[in-house]
Amino acid sequence: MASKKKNLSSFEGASVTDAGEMRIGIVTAAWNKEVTGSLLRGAIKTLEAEGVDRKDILLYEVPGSFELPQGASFLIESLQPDAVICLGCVIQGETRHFEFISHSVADGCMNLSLKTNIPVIFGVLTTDNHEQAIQRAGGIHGNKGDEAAYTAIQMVNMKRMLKKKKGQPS
Ligand code: DLZ
Repeated sequence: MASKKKNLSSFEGASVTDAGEMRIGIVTAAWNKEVTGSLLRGAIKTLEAEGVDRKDILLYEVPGSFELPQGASFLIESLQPDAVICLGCVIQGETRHFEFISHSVADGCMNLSLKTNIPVIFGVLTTDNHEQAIQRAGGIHGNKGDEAAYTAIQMVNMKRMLKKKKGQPS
């Protein structure tokens, strides 16, 4: 199992070099707010700890996880951030909503990031139950919000690094 006993917040390989002067959007789903609120606090804390100015963290909320890709798209269109983090929590229920929502959000984030070339980070928990979600939103398995924040910074770093390299003699 992918993250059994793994604390998501101790994210190895996060060679964060410079998060100064980054503008990062965060779109958070209101569904399962107890969980998504913790993800959001984790993401903000990590971005600030890495040097992102509070005024450069652009916060928006959408009703549910299904709306995250469109919320991210609106944000990109209007504010052109360096990256957008999508935070949500989809919990398995008795209907097939879970599959439809999870796949749509994952595909939506990926498609948007490739279309715009702006990193759109998938910070969405997809769990069997509420307890599993709590464990991954500041519990024993860390906080996926932290992980999403590191991922955003890493991707912006990579883009900036390659942009600098472009045009330099090899
Ligand atoms: C409808 C619904 C259900 C059943 N479950 C969740 C969930 O676990 N997590 C979540 O973020 N949103 C859920 N939603 C709401 C949908 O994401 C969406 O907001 C509605 O279907 C309206 O498009």
